[in-house]
Amino acid sequence: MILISIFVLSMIGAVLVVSSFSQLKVIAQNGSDEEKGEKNVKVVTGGHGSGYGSIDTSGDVIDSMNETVSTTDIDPMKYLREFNYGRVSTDENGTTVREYTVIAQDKSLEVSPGVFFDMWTFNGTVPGPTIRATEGDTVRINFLNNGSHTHTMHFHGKHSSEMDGVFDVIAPGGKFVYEFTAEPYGVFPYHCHVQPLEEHIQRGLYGVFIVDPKDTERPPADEMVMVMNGYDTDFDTENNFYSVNGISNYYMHEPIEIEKDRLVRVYLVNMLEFDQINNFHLHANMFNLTRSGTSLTPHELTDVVTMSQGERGILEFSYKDPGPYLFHAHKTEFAEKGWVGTLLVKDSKTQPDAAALNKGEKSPHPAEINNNTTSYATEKIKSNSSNLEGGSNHLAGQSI
Ligand SMILES: [Cu+2]
Repeated sequence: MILISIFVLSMIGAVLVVSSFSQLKVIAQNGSDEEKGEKNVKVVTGGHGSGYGSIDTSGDVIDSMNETVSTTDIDPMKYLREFNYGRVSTDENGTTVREYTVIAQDKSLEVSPGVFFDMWTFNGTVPGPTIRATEGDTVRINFLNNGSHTHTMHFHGKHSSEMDGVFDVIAPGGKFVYEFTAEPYGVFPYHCHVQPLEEHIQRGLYGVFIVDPKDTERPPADEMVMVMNGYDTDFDTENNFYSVNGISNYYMHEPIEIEKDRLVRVYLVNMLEFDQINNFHLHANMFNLTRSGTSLTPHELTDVVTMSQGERGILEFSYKDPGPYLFHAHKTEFAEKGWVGTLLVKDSKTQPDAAALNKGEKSPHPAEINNNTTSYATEKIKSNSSNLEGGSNHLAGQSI
C-alpha cells in the first residue's frame, strides 16, 4: 500500500513537472518569437542591457534608426549652427558687454522616437543655448530659475569665486546675475553645479560657451557645435540612449549638409554622464584637433578623439569628394544606441542625386539611410550668418 502510494504520488509529481515545463514553454513562446511575428515588434536600439548593439528587450521601444521624433522642442539641426551673441552694448570703458537671459525650467522632451524624458533644461531644450563672445568681452547672464529644483550656472573658464555657480545655489523662483570677462579664448562647457551633480547634469543642464580669440580670427569656416550626451531613462546610473545634440540617431535622418572643399569647424564638447569616456570618429577623412580650443595651432591630426566628461576641442576638416559620410562614437555601444550621424558633402556643380540616395543607389550604407524618405530629397539651405546679431530670440519664446 505504501509502495503504491509512493508510485501514485510520483506519477502526480511527474505530471505536474511536465505541466510546468509545458506552461513555461508556452509563456516563453508568447513572450518572444511568436508574439513578435504577429505584432511586428521591432528590435530596439538603445534598450537597456549588458551587451553591445541593438538589444532585443521588451519590444516597446521604437528603433530610432527607423523612426523619427514627433516633437521639435529639441531641434538638433537648429542647434547645430545657432550661436547666441547676446544683447550687445558698450560700457564706459569701451568694453563690449554681451547680455543673455537663461531660464531653467522643467520640461518633458522626446530624446528618442516615442521616448519622453522629464528633463531639467536651460531655455527649454537640451543642450542649452550656445553662448558666444570674444576674448575680453564682458559676459552677463541673467539667470532665472523657473524649475522645481535648485540650480546654478557654472561656466568653465576664468572668473571670480562668486561667479563660479557653486556656492550660491538659486532656489526655484530665484534669480542671479553671472558676470565675468570672457577669457581665455577656447571652447568650454557650462552646466549646473548643484548636488547631486550627476542627476542635475544627466537631466540636461549643460551647454557650450565659445570664446573667440580677440586679436586673430580663425579662418572662415562652416561652424557647428556638437555636444555628446546620453540619457539614463530608467535611473540605474547606466545610459539607455546616446546622442549628439540631443536626439538619438537624429542626423541619420537629417544629414548635416556641408560643401565640398569648404572648411568645417566643429566645436565638440563631451557632457556624457555615467560613462567614463566618449569619443568622436570621422569617416574617410582626418581632422585637425585643437584640444580645448585654446590654441590657434592644432595639436593633432587624427580621425578619432576620446574625451572624458567636460573635455572638449575644436575639429577642423574638409571633404574633397561629395557623398554621405558617417561620424559617430568609436565606442561601438554608444554608436549603436544612438550616437551616430551623417555628413552629406555636396558639390555645387554636381549635387548628390537625392532620389538615387533614397533608393539606395550610390549609398555605402543603404540600410541605414533609406528608411528616411525626406532627408536627401529636401533641399535645406542652412546659414550660419543669420544668427550672428545679438539679442534675437531663437528658443521658442525664451530669451537669450
Ligand atoms: Cu541643477
